[in-house]
Amino acid sequence: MTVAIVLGSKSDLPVAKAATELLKELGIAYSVHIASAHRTPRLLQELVEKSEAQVFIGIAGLSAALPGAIASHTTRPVIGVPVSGKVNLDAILSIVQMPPGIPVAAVGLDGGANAAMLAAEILALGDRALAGKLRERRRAMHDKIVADSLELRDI
Ligand code: RP5
Repeated sequence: MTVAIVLGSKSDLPVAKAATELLKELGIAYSVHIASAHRTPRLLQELVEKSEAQVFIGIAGLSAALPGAIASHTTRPVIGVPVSGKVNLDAILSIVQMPPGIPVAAVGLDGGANAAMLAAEILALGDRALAGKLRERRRAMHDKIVADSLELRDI
């Protein structure tokens, strides 16, 4: 599988769904796992070390150490998705504030789709067909904004 999506808990599944839907649409192979940085640290290490994924997406809330813990076991790119909760900044800061040398790319709260998009952009560096699909999606976004704006002309 090209992208490995790791959730800290089954409760993070709705955020993962947004990522899997987009990866499916783009024809990118992925696998989904649950492994927690705090509750199953050994399982997580094993998973990352055995995985042949080119990009990891780590999805977690609260003290969201998961993406950073994934990054500690690999030099492949890791994208972190903070999951919303009572506080929100807890997960965002846990993912963003990595120590020098072990970076994690972060998307916004519950940003499963953007994590998949960023993973696709990384993979598109070595995949012309995928790069073409991404350009096509950008064109469609552009055209929609132009059409929406035209609709407002006579408001
Ligand atoms: C994190 O704690 C998980 O990623 C989840 O977002 C949060 C709550 O986990 P559960 O108590 O729902 O299993 O580790």
